[in-house]
Formats: sequence, structure tokens, C-alpha cells
Amino acid sequence: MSGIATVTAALKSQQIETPSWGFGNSGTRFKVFAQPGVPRDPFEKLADAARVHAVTGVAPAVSLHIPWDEVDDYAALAAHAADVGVRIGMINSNTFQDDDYKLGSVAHPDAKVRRKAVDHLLHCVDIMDATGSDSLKLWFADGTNYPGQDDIAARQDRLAEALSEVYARLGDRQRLVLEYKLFEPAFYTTDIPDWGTAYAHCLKLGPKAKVVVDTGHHAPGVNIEFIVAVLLREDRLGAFDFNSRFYADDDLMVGAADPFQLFRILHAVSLGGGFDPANDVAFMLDQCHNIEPKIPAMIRSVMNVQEATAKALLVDVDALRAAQLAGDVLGANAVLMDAYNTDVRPLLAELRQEMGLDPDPLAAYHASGYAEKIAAERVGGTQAGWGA
Ligand code: LRH
Ligand code: MN
Repeated sequence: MSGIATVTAALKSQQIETPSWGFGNSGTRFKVFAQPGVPRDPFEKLADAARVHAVTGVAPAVSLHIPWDEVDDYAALAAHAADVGVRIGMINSNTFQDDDYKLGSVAHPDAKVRRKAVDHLLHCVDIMDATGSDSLKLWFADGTNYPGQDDIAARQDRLAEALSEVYARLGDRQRLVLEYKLFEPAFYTTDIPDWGTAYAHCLKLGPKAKVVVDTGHHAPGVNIEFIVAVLLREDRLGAFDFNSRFYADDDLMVGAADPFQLFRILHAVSLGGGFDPANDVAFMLDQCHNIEPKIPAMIRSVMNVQEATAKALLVDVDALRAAQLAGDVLGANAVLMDAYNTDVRPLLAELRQEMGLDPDPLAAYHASGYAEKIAAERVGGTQAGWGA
């Protein structure tokens, strides 16, 4: 297959996972702004996610967050997903919103609280069984706010014990992906603050444990593509939580704040074999659309990932290697910048037409009248949110 055919084939088979909570209301500690037509339950969230997939063709999976997406019948929810044209992706646990978790959950000093947290994680694996999901996504808010508040190593022991119990519960084709975050809501120590800590726990657990790279979870200036290259080399990159930020965990649309960084990250994915179908890296969005309309924001975000992926796949790797091995610093950098400075929008528009889609997904969405329809229909009930 020629270069461009390989690129378009990879782009056509791209799978970007949308976060159910990105369709609900979200905000900051200052304010959560409600919006018309916001879903009231997981079924409506899936319907909105299906619109994103319908106009982009590359967003077939939706990640759930428990208990935000708790339902009585998960098989019915999975069937509804299939009816509207998507599937259930990763199952996210939530041990950060219960009063009992003030001093932590799986790392809490009190064994009763740890038991409660582990039982929640095991409940999430039951939901994986019921929905056909193969990935448990774990992020813990656990940490401390003051020096001396708790023993750093003892908390790691408690965390490791909890993770190994959950790992043992996983089925043969199931895995867990472990997410790190530098800080917030804890402000002195976070029990999994960086990729190294997550990686160390995954190594101890076994091959079904991999690391999640949330692009908003690093200290300013951290070279995320370096982390991606190393984790892929170790076959321990499990998933991305894509978003962008100017300062901290801003959870803005991916590619909005720093499209060049997103390109560099996806270039590292390409070089590391992360786009190979055999590789099980999940590409998920983890964003909050606090002021912008949520479904168009999700569509724009999927398009931003597509554009950065297309540029990354267009890198002339042979020329790059030759320049690198020749010590041609400027030559090597120029190869990368040529790809980054390539306008891939015509290529993607053509690709969508080949997929039977409108070349302009946002125009297609606006023309569908879906936004007006849900604003008119979704009156009453309680709009979905973080429930914080
Ligand atoms: C934590 C996080 C995590 C999710 C939450 C919605 O900041 O990135 O991935 O559970 O956001
Ligand atoms: Mn995340």
C-alpha cells in the first residue's frame, strides 16, 4: 500500500473514545453553567455520543463513569448503545466523591474505608462483565494536604494491596489502566502523582495493567511525548485522556491550547507502534465543556485528534531517520515541521466523503437539527453532571 493509502487506512480505522461526562454539565468550584438539551441519564448521553460518531465516523466508543452512569440494567444500556451505533468503552471508577474518602480511598488509613473503595472497584468490574467492556480505568484522588498528615510509603502499601485484589478479579480479556495526576484535589502528596509511580505499580501487578496518560496531569513543561515513547517501548501505554490546558488540569478541548504538543505526542505514538491495530492503546477524550456547547465541542475535539494524527502519519520517517543518523539536526527538525505544517484538512474532508460522510462534520451536525431537537425534548428531570 502506498504511503498515502496507509495513512488514510489508519485514519479510517481510528477509534476515539468519548467521555459520557463530557455531555453532562460541568464547571469549576466557582460555577457550573447549565445548558439547554443536556442529557438527564446515561441513555441520553449515549445518544449524544452516537451523534458525534455519526458525523465523524471515528468515535464508536463511549467511556462510562460510575456512579455518574449507574443504571439498574447494564445489559440494557449496552444494548441501547448498540441500537444508536456505539459501544461501551472503558469503565471509570469514582472513589473521590464520598464523605468517607476525605483522607483517601484505597490509601485511607482506615481498613473499613479501603474495603468500601475496593468493593466499588470490584463493582466496576461487574459492570465490565455486563457491558462487554474490556478496560477498568482507575484514577484516585488519594493524597495528603500537609507534611506529616500520613506516611507516604504506608499509603503506597495500601494502594498496592487494593490494586492487586482488583487485578486478581479481572477476566482473561480484561485489563486495568492506571491514571496518574500531579496534584488536585490533594495539594501536598498525591499517591499516584506521575508516570513512574503508575508504571511501578503496573509492573508489580502484571501484563494486564497499563498506564493512562492524561495530557492535563503533568507539571508545566513536562515532555509528554518522552513519557509516551518510553511507555510504548515497555508495552505499558494503556490509554490517553486527551484534553488541553494553559495552566493546570483545565480539561479544555484537546489540541485547543497546544496543537503542536498534540502532534508531537501522536508522532511518538506513530513511531512507537501505538496506531497498530494489534496495539491496545485507547484514545479517549477527557474534557469538560464548561461554557461551550458540548456536542459541537466533542466533534471539534475528535477532528483535532484526526488532524494531529494525519500530520503525525505524514512524517517522512525514512528521511527523518536518515537525518537523525547523519546528525543533521536542522534537517531532522525540518522533516517533522514539514509534516506539522501540512494542511491535512482537504485530505480529511476527502476521507470523510469516502466514508460516506459530510466532509464538514460540524456543518453536518448543525444541519441535522439535533441540538434544537434535544433542547425541545429534554425538559424536566435533572440534567446530568458531576454531582459534586
Ligand atoms: C481526574 C480525571 C479522571 C476522571 C476525571 C473525570 O482529573 O482526569 O480521568 O475520572 O478526570
Ligand atoms: Mn483523566
